[in-house]
Amino acid sequence: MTLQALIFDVDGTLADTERDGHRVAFNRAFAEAELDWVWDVPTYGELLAVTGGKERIRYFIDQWAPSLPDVADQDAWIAELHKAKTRHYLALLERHEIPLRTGVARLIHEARAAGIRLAIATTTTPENVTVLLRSTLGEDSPGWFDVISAGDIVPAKKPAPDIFHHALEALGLAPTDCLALEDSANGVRASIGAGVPTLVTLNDYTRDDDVGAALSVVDQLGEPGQPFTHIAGRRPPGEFIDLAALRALLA
Ligand code: XBP
Ligand code: MG
Repeated sequence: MTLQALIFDVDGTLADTERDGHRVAFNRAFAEAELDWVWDVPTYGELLAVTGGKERIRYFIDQWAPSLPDVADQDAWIAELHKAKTRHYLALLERHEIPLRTGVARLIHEARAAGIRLAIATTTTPENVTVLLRSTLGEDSPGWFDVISAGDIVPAKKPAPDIFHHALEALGLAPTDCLALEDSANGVRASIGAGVPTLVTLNDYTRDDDVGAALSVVDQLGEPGQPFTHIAGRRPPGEFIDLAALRALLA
């Protein structure tokens, strides 16, 4: 199979958005709503088991039983709270507070130059993706991606494979023509569930995740002079992940 497209996850893969991005935005929205909820770093790590911001708030309410106002329609209330969280998150991105992970910009530029197509498959809100791309890769960068499959566009979020099916359908490609880049167990369950070979770049929140179904697991994409560490699965050649390394993994 020749590699025709790269399908990127966003949170944790393109950038370390969770601890200093989404988590902070959730806490700002809680404070603004005069809730006494605070998601500290370890608590947020546990809550990451549930993908999707609205779903994560719902899970927190159900499992942690925090104090909350007596509202007639709890789903609508959660949706409003999540809207505020998205506003805070976008403001944070617009201040360029979240950089891309090591090697991500290099690989995206190399893929574009080589005519490899690009796609996004993520659980997060679509606007969060376009604003992250614009703030890190430039104003026109969302247009570099043939499809940005994101958020509520499919009914079942990761670990369901649906968001990858959506991206594959838009690309018009078979799963084995593509390579997915993911960072977490939920991400790998989704990508492998859709049959897409997957490279995992772990991060602080996902280092103990079960990503054994992935083709290869490393700590980062790396850069010349800043080598990745191989963790599991196939060992990519070289010291940083480029298209040649990805093709070698798929061969
Ligand atoms: C990451 C997530 C998201 C974000 C929050 O998924 O689980 O829920 O934490 O995003 P992925 P929203 O790694 O697939 O991008 O609040 O916009 O839902
Ligand atoms: Mg992720």
